[in-house]
Amino acid sequence: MNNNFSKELEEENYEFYNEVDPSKPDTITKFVDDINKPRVLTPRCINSKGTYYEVEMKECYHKFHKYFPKTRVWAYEKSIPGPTIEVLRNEKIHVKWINSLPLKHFLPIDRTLHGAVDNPEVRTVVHVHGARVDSSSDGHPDAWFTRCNAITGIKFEHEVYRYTNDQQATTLWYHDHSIGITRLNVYAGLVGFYIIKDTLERKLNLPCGNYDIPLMIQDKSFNSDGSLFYPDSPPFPVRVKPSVTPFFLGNTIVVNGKVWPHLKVEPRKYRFRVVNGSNTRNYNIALSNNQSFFQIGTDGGLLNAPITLNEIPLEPAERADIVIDFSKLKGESLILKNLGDNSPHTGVLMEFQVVLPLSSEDTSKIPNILYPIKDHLEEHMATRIRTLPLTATQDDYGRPMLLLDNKMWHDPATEKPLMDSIEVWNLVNLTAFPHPIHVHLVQFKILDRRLFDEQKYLEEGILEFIGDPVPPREYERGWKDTVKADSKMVTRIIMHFKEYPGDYVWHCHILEHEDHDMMRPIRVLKE
Ligand SMILES: [Cu+2]
Repeated sequence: MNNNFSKELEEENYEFYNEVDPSKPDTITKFVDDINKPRVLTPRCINSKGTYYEVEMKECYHKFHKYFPKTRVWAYEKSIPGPTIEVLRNEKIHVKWINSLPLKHFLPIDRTLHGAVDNPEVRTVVHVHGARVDSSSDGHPDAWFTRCNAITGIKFEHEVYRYTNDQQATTLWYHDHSIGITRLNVYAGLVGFYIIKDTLERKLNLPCGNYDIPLMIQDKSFNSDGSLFYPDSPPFPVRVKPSVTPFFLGNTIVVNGKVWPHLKVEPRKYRFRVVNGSNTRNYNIALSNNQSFFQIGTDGGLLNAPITLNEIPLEPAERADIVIDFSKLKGESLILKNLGDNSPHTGVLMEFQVVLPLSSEDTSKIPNILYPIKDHLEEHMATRIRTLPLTATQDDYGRPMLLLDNKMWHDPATEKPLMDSIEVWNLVNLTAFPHPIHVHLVQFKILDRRLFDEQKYLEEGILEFIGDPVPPREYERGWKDTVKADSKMVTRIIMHFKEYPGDYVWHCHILEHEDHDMMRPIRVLKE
């Protein structure tokens, strides 16, 4: 063994054995790892049919922190996050998603959940979150497949997915969506970025290349030996073991696969595409020096005009495209914080160190107009208005269970919009918590949030609003595919189901809820 290498290893082990216990956040040194910008996936070939990629899911060992031993994970192309799929608007691509995972899961499987009773233990299916896509390539939870496609779910149609990318430039993300085990597969590491670019955006001269960095924020907990910790039961007694838990909150923050990393930056503008890829945890991101930043985009693409903000809340699966200007901070360090969380651990996400010399003059811009086309979807008349309650009940084992429209996953589809129709959904949240509601296939607009007469709704089934509508918050006035449905409010969204018929889903993006029946089918009808 090379001397320098063995010395390095000794030093590393010394620090690990003597100081750092991955299960105890107090002992974990922050900001020691450089953040990793995931590599862009290289196509296998490009021909007249489009661009062809292959992505393999494998078990591997990943270093979450310099002083942790390596951790067993499941990853796309052995990388956490997986390689970034970068496409141009309207570019047709094909992706063969390959399951090469073991046949046994390494996280606790709850066999009582939908899809987990009789199906093989390890199954995968990939959903590109926010994509407008044919239903057979959407990653339906029942379109799962096992290793080498030996066994497949009832909705499985083909192993190569086709994406047409006919939507605005934006930051999407791909992740596992298998029925009943999405929370475990995503937590095990099956996440990656999917970025759509276009010429309109390129002309804006926003920060690009090395100055355009996607950030996947997740929370995780580790055992002392560095393995991933995920609870096998909820924090109250239950008859089932292992059992799903109503929420999961990790005690460390992982950004792009590193625990509390740092990013060395130049004194100039950077674009960050922030994705909340956590199972349950929400964040309210802000900078430690209280400096404001610019939001340029939401889930579905660029805003019409940039907005200046000091903080942005993000529920699971929500995204924010932001620009931070470090030009006046040469030599300084600042922390990306999670406001509203006073913990010295989960209140801290990562550190920016403004220590790199400016490599060339920063000529990038944040133009006053980002996206000139206004769609006015909010002003359209809806073909159909649906009132859909979010409710809490108990399952057959006495565990709390959250439902959409008081129906379970296996109940027949009731949301059956017609193709080329505009629908308004009234999400009536009767539970005590907010839920991030995600609708597949469409990008929607938030109309407003309204208080309502709860008693009248519960007793007579009549939805009567009280008081004035609250307009969407400043940071959520663009295209959205995930919306925070506030507790005891009606959140109203409007969407246009365009050209794709077929079976999709809508669900809560708290993955512990989604896996436990807070998910429903959507069937888009041809006529
Ligand atoms: Cu939920």
